[in-house]
Amino acid sequence: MVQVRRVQLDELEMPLVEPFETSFGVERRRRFLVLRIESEDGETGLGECVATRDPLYSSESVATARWMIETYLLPLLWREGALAPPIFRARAQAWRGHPMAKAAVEMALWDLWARRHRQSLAHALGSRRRRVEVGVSVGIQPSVPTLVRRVGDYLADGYRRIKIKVRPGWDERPVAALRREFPDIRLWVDANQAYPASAVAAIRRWATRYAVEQVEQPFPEHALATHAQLVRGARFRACLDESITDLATLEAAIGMQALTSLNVKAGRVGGLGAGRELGERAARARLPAWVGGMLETGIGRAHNVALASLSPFTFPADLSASDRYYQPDLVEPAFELGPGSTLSVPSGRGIGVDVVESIYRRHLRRHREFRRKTA
Ligand code: OSB
Ligand code: MG
Repeated sequence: MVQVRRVQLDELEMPLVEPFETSFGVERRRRFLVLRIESEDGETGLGECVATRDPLYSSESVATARWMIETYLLPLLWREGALAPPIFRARAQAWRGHPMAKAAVEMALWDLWARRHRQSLAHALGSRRRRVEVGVSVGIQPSVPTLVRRVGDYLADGYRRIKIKVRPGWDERPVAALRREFPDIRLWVDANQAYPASAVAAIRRWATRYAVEQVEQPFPEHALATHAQLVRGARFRACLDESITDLATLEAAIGMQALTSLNVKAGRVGGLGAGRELGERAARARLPAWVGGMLETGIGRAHNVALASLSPFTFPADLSASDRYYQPDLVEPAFELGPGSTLSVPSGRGIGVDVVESIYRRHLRRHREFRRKTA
């Protein structure tokens, strides 16, 4: 077993290329943690934590993730070394919750493990795909014409699948305008839990009328029965994101027929191993699965692209090119949109991209270093 020599837990803040507005608020600058684990044999693994400054998407925040990592997860590594990711996952399961904190450590361990075995992360996870199909997630805009222009720009860039954020008061009008302007696009909507149960019929009406292909998480996390109502007779996919936090919640949702597609985010479910398992479970239930995003930099994006390259993930991912989020990105090479609305899966060792130290330092807000105490 190889020991962990050193861990760096950094906090960065980066301005987004444009504000990202959802039903739970506007994000202009993203505050996040980056974890760097160094083994005794001199290899390093990187992980990005998707917990946000404020607990809006879920109960986790940068502060709770830092606390969880420092108090429980790093001591586990000092005790047991640079664990193989599935073993780390099993050990970390002893503590409830904190999936984003656990995922950041697990993902750094995957990068480290793959590098130590001289393979790409995608290969280590069991994938052979070279490219993954992606789309773009567009925040709530100041006006419908602005949205139509923004979507037109993304289509011109080459994105073939558009997801827009919706909420009560910003749904039927923008969706109708997009459908009128772009009759053939794959159009998805994501409400991040913004609707009450009384909205089932209205959502079904406009989603059907404007040929929305997928409606993501319209109702609160625990409202599985309401999602099941939406599924009944729907001609669009009813996708769950926030509701699915582990295998047990997915089993329950499948049992209740509360979903017809699944968004998988490693951070939400505690890591890449869990994300892969959820994708496989969805595939057995014949549910299309796809990889979601949380506005990651190139570090988290590289992990997500590797996950999205696995066979259960058949719908286009919410993983856009680097320049849709940050200019410049933290890594080299940056992710660029390729033919057929795809990103290529890095083939180098581990996550297959390198941090550009000068850019990293520019956005660094807090640096902490931990070393293994030797007896
Ligand atoms: O619900 O999918 C979501 C971003 C932050 C938090 C939640 C979500 C999102 C996105 C962005 O939709 C997807 C991306 O990273 O491009
Ligand atoms: Mg979502």
